[in-house]
Amino acid sequence: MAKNSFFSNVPAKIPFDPKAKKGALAFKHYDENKVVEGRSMRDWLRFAVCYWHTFRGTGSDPFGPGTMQRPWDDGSDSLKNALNRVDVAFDFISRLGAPYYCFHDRDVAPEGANLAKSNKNLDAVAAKLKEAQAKTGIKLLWGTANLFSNPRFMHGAATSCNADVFAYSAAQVKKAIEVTNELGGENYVFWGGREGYMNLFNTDMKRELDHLAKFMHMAHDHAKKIGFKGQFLFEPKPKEPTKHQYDYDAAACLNFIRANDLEGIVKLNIETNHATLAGHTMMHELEYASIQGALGSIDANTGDLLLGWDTDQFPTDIYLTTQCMLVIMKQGGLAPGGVNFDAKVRRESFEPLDLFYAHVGGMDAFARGLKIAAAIRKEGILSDIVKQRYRSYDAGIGQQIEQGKVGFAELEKYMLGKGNPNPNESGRQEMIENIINEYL
Ligand code: XUL
Ligand code: CO
Repeated sequence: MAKNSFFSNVPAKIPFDPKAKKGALAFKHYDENKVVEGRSMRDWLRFAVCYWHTFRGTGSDPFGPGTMQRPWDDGSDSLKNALNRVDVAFDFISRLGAPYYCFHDRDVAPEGANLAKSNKNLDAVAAKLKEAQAKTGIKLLWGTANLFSNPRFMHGAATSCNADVFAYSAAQVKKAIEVTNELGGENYVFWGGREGYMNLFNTDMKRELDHLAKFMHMAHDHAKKIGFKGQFLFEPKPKEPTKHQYDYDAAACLNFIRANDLEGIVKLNIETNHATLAGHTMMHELEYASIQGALGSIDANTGDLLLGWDTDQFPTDIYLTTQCMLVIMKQGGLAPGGVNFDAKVRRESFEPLDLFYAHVGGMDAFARGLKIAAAIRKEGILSDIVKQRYRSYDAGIGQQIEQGKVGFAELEKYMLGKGNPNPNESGRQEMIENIINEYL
């Protein structure tokens, strides 16, 4: 691999070197073996490189075609090109030192003239992926099926009004789960790329949601049948490409999961800019999923508040990664999930070297978030503030409320006796934000 590498201008392994000069291709914070709260950084972060943006991204945007220079890619959708790309991808990931990767079926292998031919292409590439995994030790965090690019999915996949498209989607997901299983994938993701609607006048929402639930149970049955032990994950996103996606946010997904007996079967893969598009912060989505035992994995990126679409930029904001790591550490980590960079270099960063700068920056931003979150947790000032804030529930009437020992009548009696509640105390947001900044 290394002999004919397209990355010979990059070290065989990007070093951890806090003293390296500014802008060097080196980690200043991600020291994979460094132990933080009893676990290595590698195991806390479980970084994954995504195949689609990193190896298939062209740099096209709604106003112009691709700009990326990828000397290894002949620009065709041939199987030969796809097989060749596997070598380059694993060379890249090895040099980066990320332990995982993720893919859609159609990123790694070309779609054929019919389903059988597409499956055959996928098998050929999967065999090579398996070899590359064995050679490098890089593992599959999750696989997924692309049920949105081909025009057949114009009305959706599992929620399409066309039953044949439902059937095609089921067959495609069956194959994608089998390949994920064959490659030892630790999770399987469902992102409902076109599972939503453009116009409610032509949509039978109840029927579409029922079909989606049926689809998920079929997927679960098949996973059980073939012995796939990976975690199923929904990836919430409120819109884009459809104007309303059914998996709008963590709350909508959890409602669907509970309403359709999928609890314990499906958790969530939360993506930063999807949270933003839903009008939430990433921290909100993570916390909401986590408190319900449903935070499975994350797609790490960020949006650009001045652009309206999902720009999927690499995360560089330490405040954001600190917030993420506070929630992730509070729940004891993400495994079997991880931190997948569902992020792309921007159109103007068209050289292969930019792919390294982007990932190194994202990994370091998360490693720094991890260190800061660990420092915050170690001193316990924040958790003490929160605990103190709710202390009225630790004894007396509050404790009775939490323990379910009182109802409206008892509470009325209590308050009639007391006359007025105890005075409120300041929320001290500004002081707390100052404290957080002291750790950055
Ligand atoms: C799209 C998106 C997808 C999923 C996988 O916004 O995030 O790439 O992560 O289908
Ligand atoms: Co994503």
